[in-house]
Amino acid sequence: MTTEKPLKPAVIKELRNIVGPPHLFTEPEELTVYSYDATRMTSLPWAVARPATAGEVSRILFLANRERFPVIPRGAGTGMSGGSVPARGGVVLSFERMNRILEVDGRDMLAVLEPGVITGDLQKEAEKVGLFYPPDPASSAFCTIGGNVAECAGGLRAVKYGVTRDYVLGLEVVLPTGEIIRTGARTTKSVAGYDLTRLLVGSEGTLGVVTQITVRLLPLPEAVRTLAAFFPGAGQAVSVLARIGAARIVPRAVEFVDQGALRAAEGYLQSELSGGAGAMLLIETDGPAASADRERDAIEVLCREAGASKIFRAGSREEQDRIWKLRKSISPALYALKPRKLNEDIVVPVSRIPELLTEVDAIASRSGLLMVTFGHAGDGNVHVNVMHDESERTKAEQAVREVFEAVVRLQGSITGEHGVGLAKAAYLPLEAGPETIAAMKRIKQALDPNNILNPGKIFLNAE
Ligand code: 2HG
Ligand code: ZN
Repeated sequence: MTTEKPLKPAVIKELRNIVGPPHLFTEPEELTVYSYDATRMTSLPWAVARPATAGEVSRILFLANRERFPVIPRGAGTGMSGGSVPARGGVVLSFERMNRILEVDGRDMLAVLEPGVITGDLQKEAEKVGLFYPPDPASSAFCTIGGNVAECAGGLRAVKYGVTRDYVLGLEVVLPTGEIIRTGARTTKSVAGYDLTRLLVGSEGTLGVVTQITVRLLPLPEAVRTLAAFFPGAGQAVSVLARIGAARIVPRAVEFVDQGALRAAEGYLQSELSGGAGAMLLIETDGPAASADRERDAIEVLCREAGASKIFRAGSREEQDRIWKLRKSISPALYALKPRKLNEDIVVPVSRIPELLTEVDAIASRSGLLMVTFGHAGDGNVHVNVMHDESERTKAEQAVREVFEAVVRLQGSITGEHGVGLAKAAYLPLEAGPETIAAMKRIKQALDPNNILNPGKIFLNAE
């Protein structure tokens, strides 16, 4: 943890003048609130600034380059890779004041947002006018759209609708050197120059500070049908994936939950749904009512053929919400099993999910560690959580490495939606070759010559 306080009083005064005295924090108890994310890694910033405009962000970055202090953008701190943890101290930029939905445009089907908007609030506002923002991270009730853009969040509906990058049309960005630029357009089509929007989405707060986001919206599907299918074992559950593919159905969600995750979530919510099953699939179809029904019915048959012991159809919005609440509470619920959680968001081609689970089982039995798996199996992205206590740390890190090695063998990626951040920097070379990493570093160097923005992330030993 950084305890040093290298900001000169004159610099603190300048920061205070930029954002206004109530919006600059320097007291230890205030700094603690901005020192961690959902990984529970912590490192204290030297100051926290809460800007209200892109102009203020820009002035802070010009100052940071002059005085050479790190700047770390932060949404709601729900990240899963340490992306917003001020690993080297510096000034955290928190966007809680830039939280307005500036526009929901029904004619062009888009929304213009400040980065501090809660993703779930955008979904609700869009719904009011018959529109739909599909990306749905499990933390949608409290994560921010700015954080989603920084990490290219995926979530529960990526199997049919893709991820955050598929919805971002354009950005207003403050570059690490302080200039304000706009990327993209209010149109689906735009090929005017390099696609800086795509470069910035998922850049983990290292290439620019996003101050405005334009997202495209879809028409709200007429009907949504939700199914929970319970199986004696994980193998039977994931065998349904290939059957759904062969039937040429693309549900909007296919979530897998193993026994450990199921029990943890049921304990956390004090609710019992699974009847002691060994695994669960949560499947949702949408579209015109007749086709959502038809697909749901077909999938129900496929689940039974694969050995489902019990199937529960959600009959109302309340029942749908109850099932999703169970699913979305898994991540925090797991802490009841062990005090430490090394979570992975590995992704493999969907056809290789059964092999992946076999590999993970083998790693769990070899290591003797409690490993819990759940997540977005429909798009190949699952969360393998290595639960442990302090005395098991080395073993847990070894297990994580073995999981990543298996993923690379299976032609997948070590992170599907949480980003590399601090948590996976040591493992990036397993997937990306030295030339690829060198090219990424050249981009960083070109845009951020003084390494001001979110230093220490993505690359191990990043200067
Ligand atoms: C989810 O899908 C989140 O619930 C968190 O991405 C995953 O805690 C995790 O492993
Ligand atoms: Zn997830």
